[in-house]
Amino acid sequence: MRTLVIIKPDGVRRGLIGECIRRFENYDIKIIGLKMIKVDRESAEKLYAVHKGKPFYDDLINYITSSPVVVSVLEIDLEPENATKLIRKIIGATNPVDAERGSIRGDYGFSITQNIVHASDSEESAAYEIPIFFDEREFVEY
Ligand code: 3AN
Repeated sequence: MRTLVIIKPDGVRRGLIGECIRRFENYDIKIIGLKMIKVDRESAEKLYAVHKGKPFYDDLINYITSSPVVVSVLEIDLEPENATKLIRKIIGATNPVDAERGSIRGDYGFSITQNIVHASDSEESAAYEIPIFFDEREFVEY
């Protein structure tokens, strides 16, 4: 399964790009797309469309567009359900106070809005999110 992972503005600013990538590379996860970008408003609104109308929506959009992020597409050689579980385990629960030690958010997170990484939470959301940032021709197969 392919999934989108974003190292968010706080992850980049705090120098955690390498640390985050290391944690995915520790597993049998292949990076097939990787780039640093500044997210524009339109892409941010697409990415967070499911949260439109929620009280934290504006903060989310303002934050993800505030400074550069690293977007990546990871290929995981597992059934979608297990692949999603593995990714969630590596990144940890949305709220850092609930995230287990050993997960990215459990070790480094201290805010629910600024929680270092984003990852697609299902096969369907990955299929929706990946084309917001990547064209099929950008992927490398190896
Ligand atoms: P995750 O990033 O763990 O998949 P989602 O997709 O439910 O979590 O939420 C997307 C983002 O919205 C989260 N990363 C977090 O920054 C923000 N968020 C979610 N729930 C809340 C909340 N209750 N208060 C503030 N921000 C939230």
